[in-house]
Amino acid sequence: MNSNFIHWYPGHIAKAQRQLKEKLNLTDVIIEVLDARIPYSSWYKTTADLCANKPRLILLNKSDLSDKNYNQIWADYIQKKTLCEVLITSLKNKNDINKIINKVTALSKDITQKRLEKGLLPRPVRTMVIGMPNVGKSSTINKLTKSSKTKTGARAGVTRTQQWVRINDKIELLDTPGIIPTVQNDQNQAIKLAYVNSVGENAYNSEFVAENLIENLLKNYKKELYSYYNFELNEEITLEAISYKRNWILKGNKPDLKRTSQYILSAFREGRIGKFTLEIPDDYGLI
Ligand SMILES: Nc1nc2c(ncn2[C@@H]2O[C@H](COP(=O)(O)OP(=O)(O)OP(=O)(O)O)[C@@H](O)[C@H]2O)c(=O)[nH]1
Ligand SMILES: [Mg+2]
Repeated sequence: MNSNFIHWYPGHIAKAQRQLKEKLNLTDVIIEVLDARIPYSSWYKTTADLCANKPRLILLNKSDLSDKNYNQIWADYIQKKTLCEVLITSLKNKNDINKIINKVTALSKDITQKRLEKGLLPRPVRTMVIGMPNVGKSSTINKLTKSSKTKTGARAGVTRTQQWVRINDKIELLDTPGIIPTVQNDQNQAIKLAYVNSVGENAYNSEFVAENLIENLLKNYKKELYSYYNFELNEEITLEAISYKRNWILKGNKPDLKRTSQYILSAFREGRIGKFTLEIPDDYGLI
């Protein structure tokens, strides 16, 4: 791919959005997962409209890979902005699943109360997990369902492949996630979604994205980047320089930029270079 743009596929997006809306109609409470490394770019600002203002629990997930100095700042900001409960989570941390269950159980009390006030019979609240690709939706579902006791059968109105799983006597969870298509008209946000693997690889040029990631890390995380790639501070760190340093070279002593880009992106995605948060509310004039 020659262009340095992230390409979206409108047909797929429209279909995904329609399917998401159908599923959302079946639920009472929504668990929305964001990536704590890029909370702004992985946050679908119009979820409230999409969810018809149903109660939402927002997870700032993968917090084991983000900069701990910013997790709480983001959690406070998102809470203030959306008036939703926000939890900082890492699915590596077992306790976080209990925290999620407790929060949804608390939300279920309010819903049950409202149902009673309307004269409706109480029933477990129905919840589903939504978010952009690769933020940890399936992992959240797997952890939640593992902690559950009973699997309930497929219900009318839900396709056969979808099941409600009983988490406890107050909560049922839809066992398939709602994928919010990664569509960002803002290329700065789109490229961050590419950093974290939330955009399909066919949609971008990995050299462009890796170069952009290096530039981004140089702003706040220069020390970590230099140290990981063993550069002296007086050396310039570029994609090409990293290729030579790591000996990722092609015939004729040319740098293998494609391979280097892929290695840089996977080192970043796995948190090997360090724990980074690539945007703060201040950047957007949000505070
Ligand atoms: N380090 C870390 N990795 C996580 C966490 N949660 C999920 N992952 C990893 O992130 C990757 C994506 O997780 P999934 O649960 O498949 O994400 P998803 O949102 O279902 O992705 P799609 O189905 O593509 O939309 C997997 O490799 C998970 O192991 C987390 O809290 N910390
Ligand atoms: Mg998934």
